[in-house]
Amino acid sequence: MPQVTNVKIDQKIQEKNDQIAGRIRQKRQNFDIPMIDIMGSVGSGKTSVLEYFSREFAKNQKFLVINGDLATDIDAQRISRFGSKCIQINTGRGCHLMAFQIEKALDTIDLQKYDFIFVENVGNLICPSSTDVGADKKITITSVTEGPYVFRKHPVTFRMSDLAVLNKIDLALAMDIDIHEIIQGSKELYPQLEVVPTSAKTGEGMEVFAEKIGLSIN
Ligand SMILES: Nc1nc2c(ncn2[C@@H]2O[C@H](COP(=O)(O)OP(=O)(O)O)[C@@H](O)[C@H]2O)c(=O)[nH]1
Ligand SMILES: [Mg+2]
Repeated sequence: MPQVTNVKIDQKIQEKNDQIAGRIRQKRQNFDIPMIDIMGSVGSGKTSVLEYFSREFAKNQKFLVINGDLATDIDAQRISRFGSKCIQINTGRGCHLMAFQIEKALDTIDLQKYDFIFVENVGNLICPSSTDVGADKKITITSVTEGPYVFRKHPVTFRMSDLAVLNKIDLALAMDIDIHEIIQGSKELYPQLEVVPTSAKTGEGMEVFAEKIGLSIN
């Protein structure tokens, strides 16, 4: 019996979340503003990528970043140094952001002022993939320092991703990682999934990544 109740509660939470995600999409459509949900492990480079975008590509466009983190505002502080508007959401024990949190954040903002919204989801390679936060696309940033098996070990996340980024390629040699082998392995598992190799440190691949998500390079 208790299990049955739990399933119903989960379903209700999911349904409610999806309703709110729909409202977020509607609201964004009215302002014609795209939104990307960035997922990935702690330390894969999500914040670094957003720092890079804010530094290099924000001359003629303004970014709004919603940062999910268990307890700190470190990421929002890091990115806002480069001029992007950041809203930090602390989830406590929550391992991913939910649509109601994004909706609340957006309610505090004049969306007309922005050209692009990024969600940096809570650092976690499992939980965020199954929750719709009202974005156009879900993107997973992984990195060579996570080793060669990430694509094989996280089928749900990569199936739910519209694009994957393999970051920190500047460290491939030191990590004894063959980037082409990893990308080939991913192609065999997820033929539809494109993997963009990047380094948020050297800038390699960052323009390609930006173009894939519809960011204008200026
Ligand atoms: N060498 C190298 N280090 C990186 C790269 N991207 C991020 N880092 C470093 O990796 C660490 C974690 O990055 P961060 O952006 O905070 O990861 P997040 O937890 O996914 O937001 C930081 O020390 C970054 O400087 C990269 O492409 N190359
Ligand atoms: Mg971060």
